[in-house]
Amino acid sequence: MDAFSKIAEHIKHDTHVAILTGAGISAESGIPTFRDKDGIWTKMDPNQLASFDVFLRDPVLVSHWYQHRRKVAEEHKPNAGHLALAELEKFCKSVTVVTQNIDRYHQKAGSKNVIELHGNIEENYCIRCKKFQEIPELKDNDVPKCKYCGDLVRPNVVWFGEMLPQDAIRKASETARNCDVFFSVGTSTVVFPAAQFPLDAKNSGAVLIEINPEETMLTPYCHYSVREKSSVALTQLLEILKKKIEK
Ligand code: BV8
Ligand code: ZN
Repeated sequence: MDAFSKIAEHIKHDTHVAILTGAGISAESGIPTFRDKDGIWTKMDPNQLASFDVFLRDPVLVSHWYQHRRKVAEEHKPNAGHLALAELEKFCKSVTVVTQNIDRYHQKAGSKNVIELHGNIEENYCIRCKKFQEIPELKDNDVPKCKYCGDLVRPNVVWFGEMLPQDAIRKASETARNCDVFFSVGTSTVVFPAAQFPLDAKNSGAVLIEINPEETMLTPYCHYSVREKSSVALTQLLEILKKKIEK
C-alpha cells in the first residue's frame, strides 16, 4: 500500500485534521517562496525586509516591496493544493488550516477555518493610531501616510521579532493539541513559533505527515514524509478519499 493510501486510512468522518502551511503551497500559484533558489524579488532578501526596523529606516523600500507582493497575489490565484484542502472538509470532522502565508489563498480557495499566524497582505494600519485603512497606489518615493494622524501606515503582517497575534497563537496551539492528524505542507519549518505546532501535535498523539519536495528539520519526526509537490500530493490524497467513500 503506498504512502497516500496509508495516510488516507487515518482520515475518517470523525477525524480532526490540522494543516500548517507555508510559502511552498503557494509556489505553484506562481508566488515565489522565501528560501528557495528562485529568489522572491531578485536580489531582495525577504528576511531582511520583514522587519519593523528596516521599515522605519526605509519605508519606501518596504512599502513598495509589499505593494509588489500584493500585486503578485492579486495577479495569481489559489492552486489545486489550496482547493484540495478546502475540499478535504467534506471527508472529516474538522479541518483547520494554520497558515504562515499572507496571501489569503486558503480563504479564496474556500477553506472555512483558517488561522493566519503572520497576518495578511491585504490589510494596513497606522503605526501610531493603529487605525486600519486603505492605502493608495504608491508611486516613485511615496510612502503610505495615515489619513487620521499623518504617521506611517504598515502592512498587517508579523515581522521578525514581533509577537504573533495572541488569538492566532492560542487557537493554533489548541488545534495542534487536539487534532488526530497534522499535516505540515510547503514549509521549511525554520520559523518559530509556527514550526513548533507540528511537534506539539505529535507530542499530543497526532499522526504527523509532511508534504514537501525537500526534506526539512521536521522530516525525522514525521510518521510520513512525502517528497512531492503539494498540489500533486493533496490532489492524489483527495482522489483516494473519494474512492473510499464510493465503496
Ligand atoms: C517571535 C512576514 C518573539 C510576513 C514572516 C533562533 C532560533 C529560533 C527562533 C528564532 C531565533 N532567532 C529569532 C527567532 C525568532 C524568529 C525566527 O523564527 N527566526 C528564524 C528565521 C530563525 N521568529 C520571529 O521573530 C517571530 N516572532 O518570535 O517573536 C517575541 C516574543 C516576545 C516579544 C516580542 C517578540 C515572527 C516570525 C514571523 C516572521 N514573519 N513573514 C511576510 O512578509 O510574509 S516569516 C516568513 O517565513 C514567512 O511568513 C513564511 O511564511 C515564513 C516561513 O517560511 P516558509 O513559509 O516555510 O517558506 P520557505 O521559503 O522557508 O520554505 C518553503 C518550503 O516550501 C520549502 O521547504 C520548499 O521545499 C517547499 N516547497 C517549494 N515548492 C513546493 C514546496 N512544498 C510543497 N509544494 C511545492 N510546490
Ligand atoms: Zn494614524
